[in-house]
Amino acid sequence: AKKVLTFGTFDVFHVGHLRILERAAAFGDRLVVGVSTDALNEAKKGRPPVYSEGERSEIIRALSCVDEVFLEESLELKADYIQRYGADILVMGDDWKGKFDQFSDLCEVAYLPRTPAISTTEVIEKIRV
Ligand code: C2G
Repeated sequence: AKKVLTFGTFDVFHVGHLRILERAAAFGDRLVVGVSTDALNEAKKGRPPVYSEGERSEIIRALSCVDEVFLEESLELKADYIQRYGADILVMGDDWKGKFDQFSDLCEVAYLPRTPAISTTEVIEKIRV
């Protein structure tokens, strides 16, 4: 069975998140998702996520296209995770294009186009006003 691996924060879950997970799942037979911890998110974006890592993983785990979820503790552990979960292919949104090419000796690497005009930040802005 071909195993697909992808990563993300998936905060304030929206249709852009759903679509990339469904498209990632279509690359293989099993989809494993690394959900960024609250600590990693805060370090990366300077603000804590709206939903906690427990809530975000619970949502991702409930999706029919997702088979397995774990917490991504560090951006530096990609090679580890690829090996630990036996990934055949790493799929990421094209905002990460080129950033993970160094792992192509461990597994296939693919970047998918993002869904235009939707983001967690935009949703937060819309609700704020
Ligand atoms: N995404 C998308 N379309 C959007 C918004 C997001 O396809 N309109 C995709 C992103 O490209 C990414 C995934 O949804 O592949 C998750 O997005 P984020 O939650 O923003 O993930 P990010 O914070 O980039 O975390 O190790 C990598 C990081 O954990 C990725």
